Amino acid sequence: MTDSNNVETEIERLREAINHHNYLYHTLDTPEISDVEFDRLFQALKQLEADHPELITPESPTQRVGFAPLDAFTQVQHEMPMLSLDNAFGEEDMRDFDRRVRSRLGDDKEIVYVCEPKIDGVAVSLLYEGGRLVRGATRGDGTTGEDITANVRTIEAIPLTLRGKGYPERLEVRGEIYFPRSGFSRMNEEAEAAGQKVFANPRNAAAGTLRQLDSRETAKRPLTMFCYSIGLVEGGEMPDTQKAILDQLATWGLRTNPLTEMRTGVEDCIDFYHQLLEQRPSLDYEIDGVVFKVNAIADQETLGFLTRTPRWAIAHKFPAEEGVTILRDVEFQVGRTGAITPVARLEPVKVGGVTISNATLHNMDEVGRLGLVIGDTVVIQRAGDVIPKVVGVVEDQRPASFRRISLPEACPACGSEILQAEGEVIARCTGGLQCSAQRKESIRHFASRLALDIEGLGDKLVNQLVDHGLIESPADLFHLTEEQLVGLERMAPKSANNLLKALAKSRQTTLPRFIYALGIQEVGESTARNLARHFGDMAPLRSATLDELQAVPDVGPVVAEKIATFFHQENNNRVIDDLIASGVTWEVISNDAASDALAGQTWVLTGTLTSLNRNEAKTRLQALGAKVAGSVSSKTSFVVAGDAAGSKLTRAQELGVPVLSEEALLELLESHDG
Ligand code: D41
Repeated sequence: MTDSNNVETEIERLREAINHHNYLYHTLDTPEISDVEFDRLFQALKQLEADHPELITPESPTQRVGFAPLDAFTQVQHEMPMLSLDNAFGEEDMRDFDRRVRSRLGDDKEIVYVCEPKIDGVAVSLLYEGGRLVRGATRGDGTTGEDITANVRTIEAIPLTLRGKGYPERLEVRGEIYFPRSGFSRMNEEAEAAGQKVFANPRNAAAGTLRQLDSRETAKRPLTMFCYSIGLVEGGEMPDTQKAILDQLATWGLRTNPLTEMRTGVEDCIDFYHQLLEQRPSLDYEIDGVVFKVNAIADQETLGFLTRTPRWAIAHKFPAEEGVTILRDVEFQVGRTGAITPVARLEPVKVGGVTISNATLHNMDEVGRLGLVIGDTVVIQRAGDVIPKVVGVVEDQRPASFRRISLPEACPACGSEILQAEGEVIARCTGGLQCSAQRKESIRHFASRLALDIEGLGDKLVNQLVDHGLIESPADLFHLTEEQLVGLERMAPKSANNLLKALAKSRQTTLPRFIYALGIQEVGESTARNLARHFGDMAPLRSATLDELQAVPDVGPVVAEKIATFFHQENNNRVIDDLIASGVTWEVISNDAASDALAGQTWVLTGTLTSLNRNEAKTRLQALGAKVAGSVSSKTSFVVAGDAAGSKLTRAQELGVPVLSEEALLELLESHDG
């Protein structure tokens, strides 16, 4: 045997040993060697690899330290869509769910369910090819997520290569990445001591860590994962029950939740729920309920799914966690459209392991309904990721001296008058874009992900830019210079440059994004898309009459009024003109293309569509001029076959009618989207 052969063998031996102990530690939670011994193996491997860099492979356990930062995440299509979960809001909902399952299966027998703790983390999909981890992606909208491979590879609980054998050639594994509670408290304590940003809860910390462009940062955090299902399976077979699939994943080195149990019949499932609720405070991870899944895959297939949610699974959420504390003060926040929201400043209190010091009071009606005064002892509730809210007052604990809460007459940000229109619950600042708070919010909205998606323009930066008088409107963003930016706090030349690059990139946008970015009241993402498709460009939209606006799908008199008012304001028109002059562009959606691309064609939709529902698909096809029919004939131009397509698909094949997948339909619709 040659020397280099020896080295190779030794490297291989060390890698196997390290992977084995990693598996024992992370997946099975039963380590056999001490941390010091583990470290010794690891250092030995690192040394050999340093001496023989040609022998380093991407799958080596030393290759988890992260790589140089990315500029941005790329989008990836999941091989199979990631579905979402239906919710049960109580035991009766659970029993209804079970009744539906049994009646659809035509079964008198009790159903076997797998009961899994519902991890409150970030849902991801891992793709293994030939047993190697080739991709990690966020769930995104279920169809398209972000490629976070570099970050996922730093997580020790996620095998870079599957153990053992018998795995399919290609396999998508789904699960939840989370930040353990212990690691979370430690990190926040350290961050606080260093005067850095603290995360509100472990879920946000996990999401923030996975969205790090620099995977070396991710590598420093103790993220881990529980796997709970699979997507694509190609070139191999998987077991025929959910429980056996989980067990199989574990033998390949993937981490599954040890509290998962099989239960027969709905009453035993409800027992499991109560049992887990008891255990909840003692776990090192946050769970927000239980997921119940029909165990037999054959039954799952019979049950199928409804748009995006399987009929064979349901999540039963735990009640929101409550805490009691003292209301110290109420401040008034100003939103993008001037809406004034009272916010409770609280004596900090731990609720479900998270410290709460602010809670929303929604509006003054709510304050009145609660009968709240400053100094009161209040009950607060937090549920998962939503902002905590004040839900009650402990009336007999009101102190002798207290302060009443009243709506200020002037806006706390700009001093303009605050008005509450007759019959409306929401009070608004009348300052419009004169108001710095409204300006900040509208710029934030303009830069947000579904709008112009300006990477790196965070809240703190927007505050600074507005407070320093560098920008007044979104249009001013495009006049920023490097000199102006480097004068700001925490702005190195490199970050300034990155921001300018991101701004330059965001100039090329799409019409639906641009309309959404304007932040017109009542115009969300989907209305913006409808407006874009209907009008094709900004000019006709800006001059549209109320009647013309109401011809757009989903636009009624109220929304039409808001849109027309927006375009009547000189200030708004100046901003739009300035944006266009600054080089913000989009492709015009030609009216012919919009309404005639599929003219004369007849389409039939069949089976279950997962990423858009049947009605949406139908409306969008019709918007392109197609007729959408209910049955297949020789005149049918195309059939779109979703999952579990039946007789219509067969008929199309008999008649030789072209059949498209849902994916192909989406591609086609998007290519006409402008
Ligand atoms: O622990 C979880 N958060 C969890 C999420 C779980 N244990 N099981 C899940 N199962 C599914 C289906 C049944 C659709 C495969 C899920 C999720 N979905 C899910 N997570 C985020 C969206 C959907």
